[in-house]
Amino acid sequence: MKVALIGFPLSGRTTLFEALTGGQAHEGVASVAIPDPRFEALAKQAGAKKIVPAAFEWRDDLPDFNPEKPETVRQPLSLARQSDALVLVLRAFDSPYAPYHAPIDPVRDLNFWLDEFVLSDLQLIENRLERLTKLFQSHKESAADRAEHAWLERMHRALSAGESPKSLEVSRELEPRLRGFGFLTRKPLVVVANINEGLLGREAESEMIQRLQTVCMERDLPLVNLCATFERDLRQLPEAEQAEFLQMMGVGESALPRLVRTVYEQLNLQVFYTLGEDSRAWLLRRGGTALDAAATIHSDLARGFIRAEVCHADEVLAAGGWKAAQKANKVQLVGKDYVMRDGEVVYIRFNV
Ligand SMILES: Nc1nc2c(ncn2[C@@H]2O[C@H](COP(=O)(O)OP(=O)(O)OP(=O)(O)O)[C@@H](O)[C@H]2O)c(=O)[nH]1
Ligand SMILES: [Mg+2]
Repeated sequence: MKVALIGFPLSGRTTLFEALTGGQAHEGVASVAIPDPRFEALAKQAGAKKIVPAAFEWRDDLPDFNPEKPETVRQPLSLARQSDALVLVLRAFDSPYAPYHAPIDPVRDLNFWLDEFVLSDLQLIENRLERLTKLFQSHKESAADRAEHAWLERMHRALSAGESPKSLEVSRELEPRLRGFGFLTRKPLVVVANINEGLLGREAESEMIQRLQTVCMERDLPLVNLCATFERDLRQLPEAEQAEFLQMMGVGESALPRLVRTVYEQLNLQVFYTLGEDSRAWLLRRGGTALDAAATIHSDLARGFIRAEVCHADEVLAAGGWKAAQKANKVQLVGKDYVMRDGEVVYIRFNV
């Protein structure tokens, strides 16, 4: 899962990226495991030699954009389409060392980006509709083209009316066709207010943050307040000293776990596990089927899918391992349409 950091220059994206990735930046792209103690216990129980946790790929590689030349926003926007989720970093800190392009106003900045998302998606839709219309004129269209056209018109109407298109449903048949657009207005989005260190734990006292909170609530956007430089400095300390640092600064906890959790929730994810010498945790959309799980592991497993054996991780742990869970009749044999539950261990039976 790719999560891109987006925002104005000098909003603190790279600082936040360093905090999230512990500075292991490779041209602004780094994979970071999602903490999962249950998986660690499972893998240990299974005697795994290779343990691969589920991870987010954090990206701070969107091209620069110059606020004085509004047209330069197109490039970062078009690249942002390729990520699965966006974290929009809004500058709310004041610093003479990093002069901003305008007075600090995170609500203004938020609206700027949300408007750009809408304009950019509208443009994309209009181009596609034009092409489809030409196709219709030559009577060469398929039923799928018609369905796509109808859906895009609905999305266009929603956006033009200022409504969020996130609730527009997409059929399973249409989904692969629409995926490629990477609509920004439908992408999971988490807003980050990068605040002054001094405001940590006292956000309620800031009228500016209150206003931002209200706007985010109205738009149904999750907001995480944090101080990027504080998080980066905290992360650089040995673990033993982190608690002391937090206490000294009068801050309860790091905001990063909450940020990661919020992104995870917005992506509507669940996890499943495959165990063995090579044990892995995998991410799957909620509502995903056994066949979707197989496809996540490898397309061959989906192609040759016969059946899947599933058992919840807690039951595998309690039974003392997969074999023991089988003996205790805790393992279920399911077909391809089985809807996966969060935290299941899976064995795919397949034949290619
Ligand atoms: N005081 C303070 N300074 C910050 C904070 N976050 C970032 N900065 C400073 O602001 C400047 C810009 O931060 P970056 O993380 O480089 O911001 P960016 O969005 O990646 O900026 P560009 O990629 O250069 O456009 C740096 O000097 C940071 O040290 C913060 O929370 N508090
Ligand atoms: Mg940067």
